[in-house]
Amino acid sequence: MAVLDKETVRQQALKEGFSQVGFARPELPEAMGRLQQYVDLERHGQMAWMADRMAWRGDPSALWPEAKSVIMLAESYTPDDDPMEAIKRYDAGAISVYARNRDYHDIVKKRLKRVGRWLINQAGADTEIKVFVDTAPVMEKPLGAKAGLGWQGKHTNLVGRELGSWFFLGAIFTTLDLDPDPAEVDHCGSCTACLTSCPTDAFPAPYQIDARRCISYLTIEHHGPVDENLRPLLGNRIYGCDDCLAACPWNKFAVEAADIRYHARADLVSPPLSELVILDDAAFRERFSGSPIKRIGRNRFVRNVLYAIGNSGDKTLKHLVSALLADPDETVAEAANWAMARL
Ligand code: B12
Ligand code: SF4
Ligand code: SF4
Repeated sequence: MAVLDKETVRQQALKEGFSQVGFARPELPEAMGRLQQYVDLERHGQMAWMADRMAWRGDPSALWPEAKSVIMLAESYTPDDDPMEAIKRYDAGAISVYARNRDYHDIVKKRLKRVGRWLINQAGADTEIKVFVDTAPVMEKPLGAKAGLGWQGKHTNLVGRELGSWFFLGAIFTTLDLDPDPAEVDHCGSCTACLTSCPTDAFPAPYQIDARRCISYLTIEHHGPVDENLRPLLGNRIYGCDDCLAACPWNKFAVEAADIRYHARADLVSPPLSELVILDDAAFRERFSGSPIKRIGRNRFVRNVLYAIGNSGDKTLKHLVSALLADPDETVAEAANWAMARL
């Protein structure tokens, strides 16, 4: 059996394609209080799942008491172009960089499982692992910071000195005892670029976000009509938002994602609103097969496209909007009426 130290694990994970690897104990003494404050202030909006299983989310040692170490993995999705170009178009939608091709959940999970299987082969069948990416009650950002992958920037996401802001996080919890890495320290200094870049003023304070105002939340997580006061601020952003990430000066050290499955699909860089607003359920599912966008469904997506049309000032789109004024989905119909009134 091979000698298994953390450097061997790190090299293997890098070989599998992860961009950076760090190790931590499954302990987050500060996170629970901050999570509690976030939920008490209702900053999670309709994401009720954030308030469920708080005991696990806020304390990884409660989630799986047998785990001795957490291997945190960063996966770069750095774009090769300026993502802010897309928000300058009035006739086309802006889709967040992370959603311009394949769904990262699938890619990262498969990579995590490959590293996990290798780990068990090397360390012996007694070793247990659990892999997580995004959807489990695990606070991945504070764990990533503790494992030295980066620090939680003022926009609340993890920033790395080499990776900038464009990377996903994955976690492997294991019963193996692996030496923790030193936590990364904050390198934001006096910078406030992300805070001032936010179109909806979603940061009540540095390092804190009110998801209810965040365009990523409003376009992806929020169901039903969006607050009318916020709709004009969405501009042409129809799925997610990158403004605060793109503003970060640490991105200048980041290199384009190695995995081509994150490179933008040409038809998702600036898709014409006229093409998107006419999608029915089947056409929506076909167009977004394999993409994270598929998760929000046709109705929420078309709602977002109608808000973008309402903000576009493009009267040539009126005839397409009028076809949706009595859409069977109430939220779509209401968005169409709003867009029509704006045009
Ligand atoms: C819920 C969620 C959202 C929500 C809420 C965001 C949020 N910040 O909470 C919404 C839908 C808005 C969202 C948006 C996005 N998300 Co998101 N999201 C999550 C999720 C599922 C949970 C995050 C969470 O626990 N929030 C609860 C709050 C309380 O925790 P927190 O954000 O860590 O808050 C901390 C700070 O407030 C901090 N704090 C408070 N005061 C102070 C003071 C100081 C000095 C410091 C240092 C810290 C501090 O303490 C809290 C606890 O650590 C994670 C995946 C996961 N399981 O972790 C992905 C995740 C955070 N999202 C991710 C991404 C990529 C995005 C988007 C960029 C997508 C997009 N382009 O549209 C945006 C970015 C918006 C933003 N600025 O955060 C990535 C981030 C990767 C990274 N490099 O950090 C994650 C980790 C998913 C993944 N597996 O890769 N997301
Ligand atoms: S993702 Fe966009 S809306 Fe959300 S906090 Fe960042 S800049 Fe603001
Ligand atoms: S933009 Fe500035 S303040 Fe925001 S995360 Fe990057 S370095 Fe920190």
